[in-house]
Amino acid sequence: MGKRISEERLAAYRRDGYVAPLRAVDAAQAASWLAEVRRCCGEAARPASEAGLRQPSTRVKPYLLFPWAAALVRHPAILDAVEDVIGPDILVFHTTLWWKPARSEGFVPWHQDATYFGLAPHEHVTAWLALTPSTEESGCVSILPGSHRHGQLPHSDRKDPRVMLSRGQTVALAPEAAETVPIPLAPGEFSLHDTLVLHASAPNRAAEDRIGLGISYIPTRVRHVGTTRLSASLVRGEDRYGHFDLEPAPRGEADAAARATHADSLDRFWLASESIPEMSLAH
Ligand SMILES: O=C(O)CCC(=O)C(=O)O
Repeated sequence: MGKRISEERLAAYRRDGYVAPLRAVDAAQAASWLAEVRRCCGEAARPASEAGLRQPSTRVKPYLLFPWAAALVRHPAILDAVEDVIGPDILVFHTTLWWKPARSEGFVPWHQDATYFGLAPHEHVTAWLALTPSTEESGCVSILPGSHRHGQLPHSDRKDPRVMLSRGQTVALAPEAAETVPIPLAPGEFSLHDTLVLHASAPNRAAEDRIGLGISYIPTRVRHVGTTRLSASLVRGEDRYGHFDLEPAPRGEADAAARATHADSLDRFWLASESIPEMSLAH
C-alpha cells in the first residue's frame, strides 16, 4: 500500500495510464475553492487571438498569484497520491484552470500532455481536481486506457476557436469512441493521468459550469529539454537536481511580487513551448 493508493490501483495506473476517482477534499472545501476561483479567475472567456491566449492569465498557474491556490496544489491528500506515483520529491510544473461555461461549445481534442511540455523522462503526472460536478453531460475528461504505452504520438495544431488548448494540439489518429472511458468526478474528487495517455473532453451540455484544475506534477529528477530555463514550485521533499528555478509561493494575494513571479514564469513557459525540439518533430 502506498501513502494513498493501494497496490492494486497503482498497478491499474501503470497498466491503464490513469486512476480515478480519488478524494482530495470534502464538498465544503471544494465549494470554498470554487468560490475563490469565481472571485479571482472569472475574467472574460477565451481571447480572440492566439497571442491573447498567452497573456498572463489568472487561469494559468494561479498558484503563483493566490495563497488559496498555492495551498490547493500543496494539499496533502493530492500530494500523497502523486508521491505514490512519482516519489517524494515533487515540483508543480504547470496548472490550468479548465472552466467550461454552461451550455458552451469549447472542447479539448485528443492529445497527450507530453506533446507540449518538453519534459524528459516522461514521468509527469496530471492531477485533475473537480470543483463542480464533472459528468459526461458537462464534458468530463475521457481517457483511452493503455495509450500511454505507445510513447509520444504525432500531433498537429488544430485551428478551431472552440479548442481549449493553447496550440490546438490534436493527435493525428483519434481513438474509436467505444474504446474510451469517461472519468466523471464529484466536487473534491480528482483523477491522476500519465503524461502520455490520450485524453479529451467534449463540450459542456449541462446547465451549470464545469470547473476543474489540471495540476502538472513532476519528480525533481525530470528536466526540460528546451534551451529556455524554466521555473517550477517545490511542493514536497527536496530538489537535489536544480533543473528549474524554484518559484516563491505568493505571500499576499496577487501582490506586486506574486504578479512579477507569475508573469516571468509564464513568459518563460510560452517561449520554451515554441522551441522544444521534440515538439517540432511531433508537429
Ligand atoms: O479539463 C479538460 O476538459 C481537459 C483537461 C486536460 O486536457 C488536462 O488536464 O490535461
